[in-house]
Amino acid sequence: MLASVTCIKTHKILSEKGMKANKSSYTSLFSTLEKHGLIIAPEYKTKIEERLNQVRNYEPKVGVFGKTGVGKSSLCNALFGQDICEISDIKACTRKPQEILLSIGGRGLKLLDVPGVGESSERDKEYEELYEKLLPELDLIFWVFKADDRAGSSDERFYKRLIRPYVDAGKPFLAVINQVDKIEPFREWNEEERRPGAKQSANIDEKRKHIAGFFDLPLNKVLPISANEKYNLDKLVDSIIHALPKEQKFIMLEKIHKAEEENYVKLKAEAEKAQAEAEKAKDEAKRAKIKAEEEQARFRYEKMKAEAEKVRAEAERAKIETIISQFARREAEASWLEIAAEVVSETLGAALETGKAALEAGKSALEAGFNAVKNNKWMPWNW
Ligand SMILES: Nc1nc2c(ncn2[C@@H]2O[C@H](COP(=O)(O)OP(=O)(O)OP(=O)(O)O)[C@@H](O)[C@H]2O)c(=O)[nH]1
Ligand SMILES: [Mg+2]
Repeated sequence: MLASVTCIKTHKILSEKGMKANKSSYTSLFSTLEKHGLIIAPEYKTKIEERLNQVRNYEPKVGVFGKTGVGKSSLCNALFGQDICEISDIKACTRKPQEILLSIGGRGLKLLDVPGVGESSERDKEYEELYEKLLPELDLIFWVFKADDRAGSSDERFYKRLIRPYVDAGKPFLAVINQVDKIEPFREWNEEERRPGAKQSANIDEKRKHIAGFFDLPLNKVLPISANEKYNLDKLVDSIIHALPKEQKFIMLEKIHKAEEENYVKLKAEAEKAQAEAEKAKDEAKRAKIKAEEEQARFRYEKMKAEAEKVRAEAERAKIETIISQFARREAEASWLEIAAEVVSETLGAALETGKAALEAGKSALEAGFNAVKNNKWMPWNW
């Protein structure tokens, strides 16, 4: 809705530069008029130029008045979408008028946030003088009320004495009921959708009627809002546009239209860029996913490969161990056989020797026997 915010100190509407830049464009207007027989004196030309520049560069000014603490500064901040005016929960806050430029397409509307009345009679006197100075140069006057405030004597006094004469003379005026989120039953306020509940709405309507009657205003000149909840701010802007005098209204509408167009083009370009970036991010995510899957697969493969290597190495080692143990067994068997063979051979050798000795003994015995037999005188052959 509303664009950037600029805090300005000066009350001057036209810059030197602006006046000079526009001056030349009126020369053709004057020569056209002269062609039609309308000769304009130089001093009038200057006045006309100045007036035309005023219309061209005109930034309507809205004064925001009301009692202290009703939320004037909060309202200005909410309209501009930034906290540039100081606000306070406790004490009267704004001490000097502050002019803020709402920039729409580079130009715009000025809001004048002023100190609120009703703090003390001394201050009221001081502010009354200030209001008197400010009121003539305003294009639109806001008088802000607090929704849950009943007392209205200082509102009435200031309105009747200072503002009413301007309203009666045709100066656009809007009564703004702020802080409607606090209207009873305040628990009904829909925080999510930032709007009042059914009973609250009925009470807001009642309050609206009451204010309209109190100030003798038509109902459409009393607008309920909530600065903190940003409720009805669009309606407020709309009311500003429609309350401005015809000339300024036209300029404002033109600016808003242009700003909306510019905003649309900007938003469209941003949306397209965001979409392209989203597509790119999607592609990248897809690629990253594939890469991650590939890496995961590679990792799994490497792990399996390492495990296979390990199993193979273990098998190899087991094989070697088996061979070694078989070999050891065989070696053990071989040495056992060797020992056995030795034992056998030793035993057999001894047996052989015994046998041999026995054989020799037998042989000797046999020979002796034979000789005995042979030499026996009793034997016939020895007879
Ligand atoms: N609940 C609620 N509180 C609000 C709203 N607007 C303003 N306030 C509170 O009202 C208090 C006064 O707000 P200001 O913006 O400082 O009032 P002000 O009218 O500028 O006061 P002065 O500068 O002293 O004249 C702050 O605590 C705000 O937060 C609103 O819409 N709802
Ligand atoms: Mg203030």
